[in-house]
Amino acid sequence: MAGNLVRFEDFLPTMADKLGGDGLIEELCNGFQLLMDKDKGLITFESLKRNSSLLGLQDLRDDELLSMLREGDSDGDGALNQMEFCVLMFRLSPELMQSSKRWLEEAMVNELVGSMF
Ligand SMILES: [Ca+2]
Repeated sequence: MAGNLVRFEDFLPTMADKLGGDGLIEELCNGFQLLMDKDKGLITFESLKRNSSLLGLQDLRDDELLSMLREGDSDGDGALNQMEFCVLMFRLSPELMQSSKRWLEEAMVNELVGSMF
């Protein structure tokens, strides 16, 4: 069992249905705002731990939080930026990934990347 991470797999496809692609991206990025370290603009282990209860993740152990961070940290700086966080959320939900590849690609390129640069 993947423990509490199962929550994401149950949660995201429902959200995608309700919100549509753009709305889901927005929700995910709102999640990023909630979890990030406001000074750094990144999700660090400390900020994730401090804010995990906001997303119902307060039961995750430290090593589970850390492995989430490591899994999403594609540039290896030890923290999650907005892009890494959104990609991680989708990777935790394979079902959603499959059903929404097309809009995901469009939304990622147009909105996420566009808003970052
Ligand atoms: Ca990173």
